[in-house]
Amino acid sequence: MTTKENLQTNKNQLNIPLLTEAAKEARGLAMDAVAACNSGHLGLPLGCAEIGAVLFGHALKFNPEDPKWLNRDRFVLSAGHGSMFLYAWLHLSGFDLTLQDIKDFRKLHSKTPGHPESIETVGVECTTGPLGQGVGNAVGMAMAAKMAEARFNTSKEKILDHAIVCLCGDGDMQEGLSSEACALAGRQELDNLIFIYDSNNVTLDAAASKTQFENTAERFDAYGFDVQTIDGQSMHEVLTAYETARNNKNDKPKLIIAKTLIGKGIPEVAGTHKAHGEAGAKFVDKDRKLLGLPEEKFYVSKEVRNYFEQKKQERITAYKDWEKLFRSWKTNNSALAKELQDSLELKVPNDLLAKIPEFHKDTKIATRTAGGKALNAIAQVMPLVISGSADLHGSTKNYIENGGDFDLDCRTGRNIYFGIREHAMGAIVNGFGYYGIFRASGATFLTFSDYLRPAIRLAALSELPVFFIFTHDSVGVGEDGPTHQPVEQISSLRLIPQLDVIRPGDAEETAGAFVAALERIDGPTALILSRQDLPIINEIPVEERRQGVLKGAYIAKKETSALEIIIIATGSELHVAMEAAKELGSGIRIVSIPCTERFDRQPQNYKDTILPPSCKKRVSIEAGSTALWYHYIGSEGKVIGIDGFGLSGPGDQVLAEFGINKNHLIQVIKDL
Ligand SMILES: Cc1ncc(C[n+]2csc(CCOP(=O)(O)OP(=O)(O)O)c2C)c(N)n1
Ligand SMILES: [Mg+2]
Repeated sequence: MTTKENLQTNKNQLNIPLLTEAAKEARGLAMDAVAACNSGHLGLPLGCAEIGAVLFGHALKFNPEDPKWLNRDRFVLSAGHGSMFLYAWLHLSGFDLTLQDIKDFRKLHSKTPGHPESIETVGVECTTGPLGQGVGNAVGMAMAAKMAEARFNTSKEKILDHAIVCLCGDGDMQEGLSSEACALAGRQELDNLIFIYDSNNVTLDAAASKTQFENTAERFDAYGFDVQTIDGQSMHEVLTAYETARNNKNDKPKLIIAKTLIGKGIPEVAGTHKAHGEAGAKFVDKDRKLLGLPEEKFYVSKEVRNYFEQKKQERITAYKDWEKLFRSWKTNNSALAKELQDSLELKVPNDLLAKIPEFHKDTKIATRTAGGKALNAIAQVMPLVISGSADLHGSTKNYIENGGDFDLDCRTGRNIYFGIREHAMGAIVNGFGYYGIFRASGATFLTFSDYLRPAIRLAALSELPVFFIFTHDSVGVGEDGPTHQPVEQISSLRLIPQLDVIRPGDAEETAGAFVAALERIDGPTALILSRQDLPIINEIPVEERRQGVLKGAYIAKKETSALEIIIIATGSELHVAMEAAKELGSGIRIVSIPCTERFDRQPQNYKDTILPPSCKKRVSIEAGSTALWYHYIGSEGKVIGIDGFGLSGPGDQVLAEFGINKNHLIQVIKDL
């Protein structure tokens, strides 16, 4: 029997006539939505309609009534510009996305924004659009799934056995991020990961062949993928390839290269780069007739509705079977079940701060090292905290002792070796964030935070509960010189909305910073840590200082007479301020602001207690770009910082060269 006949006679056979109709109507929805707002991208939804029909109309496992079902297949549209593909199929599949939502495509405050946003639309797993990110997210989800399977499945009850399916395009494949992420996926043998590559040889400006020449099949074969090449317009071929990929547990991730015709259904532009965006919209009225669609816009036939309703019921039946299995797993594994439930709710122990032992008050310790100690203390009480590094565990100090390394023989390993792949690290950590359950982090030098900035930005936009550890935080790095000395990075991270940036001033503030990162479940945190040793500040009780970090700012040294001058300091400059204060008068207050974002969220009366508006004589000191500090300093104060590149030399000398030392601070204050 041929594969074709096989599929047709299978009990679970593809209903080709119906799915052909569904593909046609999905094309119609995309055409009408894009034409209505005269913006958006028609090429992918039209070219991939058959792929959508097979995945959403047949193959994927999910339950629209429990869209966050733990054991659902995750579908990631990495080519996020094709958002109408996702919206059309989510709508048809019965997710909470109405026809009106489709009609509101790209309108203000709609559930159907220009590119998919996970926090706006039920069923959208990842925020995508910046090409390559979804590929990295999918790799992260596949790793998370492997980890979750190893942790929670038992020999008797396999509660997790889903796939990660990612539809990506030429743009995703061209972005370096996909090379980084897929090389790691191959090395990690993520056989639960299926990429479907919409290979249409067209990008935005031109034919893809104008800019790409490589043999993608061979490239992925070299990464260790199983590669199939198919006609993406044939539902038989799509399903056969998908099932082969899904069922083949050969320790390889899968790539299905689906040859498609971009813009299929609008012959005036199909197959050309003009099909990519909305250029085909002006032909829609004529071409929807050619397709056999009725006059009625946003048309969905009764037959298609009924089919998807029936499919939904089948899916719910499968879901109920799983629920039975899950209930029995819960009964048999109550401790595991509690761990899973807590982690799904992102629960954090109430007294997490107290779990981190106090540091000896007379030690000098780099905040990166203190961070490692804080992380390890936290990891002991939060078993699902995961810590990775881009080949710098030895320097970033974020290795979880006795946590194991995530690898083929240790899927529960809590340390991830990303290799020198910062961008992929960012996107993979985000993939963990989207997956849920785990609290993942990635680490590198602060100066290389630029390499993963696009992923950090998306973590912030998508409110992911992840964190990033950036060590070697200023020109204090010293001899490695300006290439390795961050200057503008701290401020530029602070510019990302919804990202908390914490630069602790000593080991105790670092303890507070890590707790802040884990207690924050509605967005990411960047922890900025020093390479060089820093003294512990002993002015006020430890508990108050740690709590102060959670508030973003606190008084690290109170004036002992009438308040004259406020010194604001962060990170390694806090102790500089302390030393300066000893030589200045009693009217000096030192305010530590490890996190401006947290401080800005405090009630006005707290802010006024820390920085009384009446005290205009203020000086800030931070070994980095100055501009943002004027907000706290005002026009009458002075900002000490660095607005140029650093220098190679011993760290203390470089800092002194830029005026980041006690003497200069005292001078500035005296001048004030
Ligand atoms: C990082 C990034 N760079 C540029 C863009 C703008 N952009 C959106 S789609 C696209 C072309 C993508 O080509 P392809 O993936 O082949 O999509 P197709 O035209 O086949 O739909 C570009 C350049 C983007 N979204 N993200
Ligand atoms: Mg393309």
